[in-house]
Parts: sequence; C-alpha cells; structure tokens
Amino acid sequence: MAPPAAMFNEPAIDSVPLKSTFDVKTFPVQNGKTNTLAELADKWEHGFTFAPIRESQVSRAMTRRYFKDLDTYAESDIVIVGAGSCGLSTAYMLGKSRPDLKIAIIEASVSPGGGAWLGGQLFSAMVMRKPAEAFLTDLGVPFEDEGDFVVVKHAALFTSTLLSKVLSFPNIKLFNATAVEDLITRPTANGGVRIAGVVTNWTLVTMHHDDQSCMDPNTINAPLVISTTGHDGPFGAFSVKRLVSMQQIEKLGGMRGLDMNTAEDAIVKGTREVVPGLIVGGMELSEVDGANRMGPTFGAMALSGVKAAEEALKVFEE
Ligand code: 48N
Repeated sequence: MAPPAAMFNEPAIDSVPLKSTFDVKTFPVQNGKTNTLAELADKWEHGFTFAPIRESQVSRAMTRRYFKDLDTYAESDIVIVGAGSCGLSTAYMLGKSRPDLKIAIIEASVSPGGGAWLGGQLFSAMVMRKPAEAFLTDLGVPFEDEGDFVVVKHAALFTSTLLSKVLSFPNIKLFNATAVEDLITRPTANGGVRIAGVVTNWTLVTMHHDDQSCMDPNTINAPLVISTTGHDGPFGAFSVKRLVSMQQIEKLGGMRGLDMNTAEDAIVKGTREVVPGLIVGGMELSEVDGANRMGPTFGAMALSGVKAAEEALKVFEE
C-alpha cells in the first residue's frame, strides 16, 4: 500500500530523502544559504519565492524540539513557576550566574510577562523606585531619572528586554501555556514535606478538569522550586494556597491594602524559602506574609527576583 501522501500524487517526506533537491525550476533551492534584506528588496516580481517546504517538516521541526526539551527538563535543577516580572528577574539572575543549572520556567499564560506589560491602569510607563534602577542598568533598559525613582517609557520595553535575555540563555527553557497544578513532595524527618518538583498540565486542560473526564498531568522533578505566581486571582498565589491545603502552612496572611513604602521593602526582604525546597517571591509572597500591595511600582518585583536567585543559590549549595 503506497504511503497515504502518494495517493495525492505528493511524495511523502519519508519516501523522499530529507535533503532532497526539489525541482529547481519551481523551487530555487536555498541549500542552507541565508539571505539579507538587501537581496530581497524590490525583487518581489523578479523570481522571489520562498524555499520549498513540506508541512511534515514544519511539524517535525517543532515537535522534535519540544519533546526533546520535555525529556531534558523532566529532571531540572530549578523550576520557576510564573514568568511575571519577579519570575523572569529570578531567571535572568540565575541564567547569568549559573549557566550549569537546568532551569525550567512554567508559565500558565500563552504570553509570559504577567502584569508587567503595562504600568498602572493600563498606562504605558513603568515606575521603579531607586535602587531598583540598578537592575535596569544591568539589563540595558533605558530610563528617565526622576530623582528618587526612574521611569521606563513603556513597561513592555522592560518586559520584552528581560524576556529576550532570559530566553537567550541556553540552560533555561520556558514552557508557556503550561500550568503548575500541584507540587511534588517528599516526606521529611520531622513529619513535614520537602518540595521536590512540580505537577504540570496544558493550561487549557487545567481549566477544564471539572468538565472533562480525568486528564492526568505531567511532572518535573527538581530539588528546588521558586514560586512567583502573583497575588491572589484565578491562577495567582498558586503554591502558597497549595501549602495551606497540604497543611504545610496554617493559613495565608492575605495581601493587605496599598502602601508603596511599606510593601516594596517587605516583599524584597521577605523573599525566602517558605518550606524546604520552595522559595516564594514577588506578589505571591504578599499572600503568605500579609504584606501590603504596592500598586503600579515594579522595583520590588525586580529586586525580589534578585533576592530569590541569591536564596536559591544558598539552598542549592547547601
Ligand atoms: O506579574 P505576576 O502576576 O506576578 P509578579 O509577582 O511577578 O509581579 C506582580 C506585579 O505584576 C504586580 O502585581 C504589581 C507590582 N502590582 C502590585 C499591586 O499592588 O497590584 O506574574 C505571575 C505569573 C503570571 O504570568 C501567571 O500567568 C503565572 O504567574 N502563574 C502561573 N504559571 C504557571 N502555573 C501556575 N499555577 C500559575 N499561577 C500563576
């Protein structure tokens, strides 16, 4: 029986050597050559055409890499839950200081970045109070200096720069559109638990456990998890709420009212290992400690990420 593709008079890629040369008359073969925009300019009517492709090549280019990543990061050194400003800042600091560590970032949304694509009330500018401008300088994000604080002209400039730097680290893999829906635990000698990884599922699956039959999750083992899932909300404060339901902490302090001066110091100074194997940072921490919220100023998110990375390296070197 001929391969199905042959029935449509198309050579299934399996029957055509991968490095085949298509009919040069219809498909100018690129042979791995890369092009420049200058070569393309104004050639649209003079022989322009894309290099040939078969749909299965696109499928394999994506799936081979994704499933290799799932295999590689099934055992990670550190898992960061939540790719908001704190989680990404943590990843940036760890990516810079420990290129030897395998770091998986699990982000429920298709679009990472959390609440840091805009400033407050959907305005564009992002405010960071000094000394957080040190993080912007390290990252290479320009800002306007207003004395005790600085302003990045668009929050998306900060978040896109941070995201691009994090994604460029070869030892960091972002699994977005993927939710952490539980924590892996191991018993400790004193009757408590140590967190030893995360339980994951496609976010769309996580959102439909109530209306579909059992859709079991996947797992990532890691000796250290850093949770930065934001303050309470449909997905927020995930790990600390789970610690309460697992009876590892008695109750949540609950985020308090807005007080910039109190909130930002408390979040940065409070970033820590809440239970063995689990560091909490960013606004998720406000739910544990009952810290105030700070509203539309983001310095604490960046510096909580810096501190979370420091705490991680202390734990990791123990
Ligand atoms: O931006 P967030 O929500 O969280 P942080 O802590 O990185 O930054 C908080 C900051 O944006 C503020 O809230 C500002 C400073 N305002 C404060 C205030 O007073 O209002 O990012 C959390 C990320 C999001 O992208 C979520 O999608 C993701 O975590 N997430 C998860 N990802 C995977 N699995 C989960 N269970 C999960 N829960 C949340």
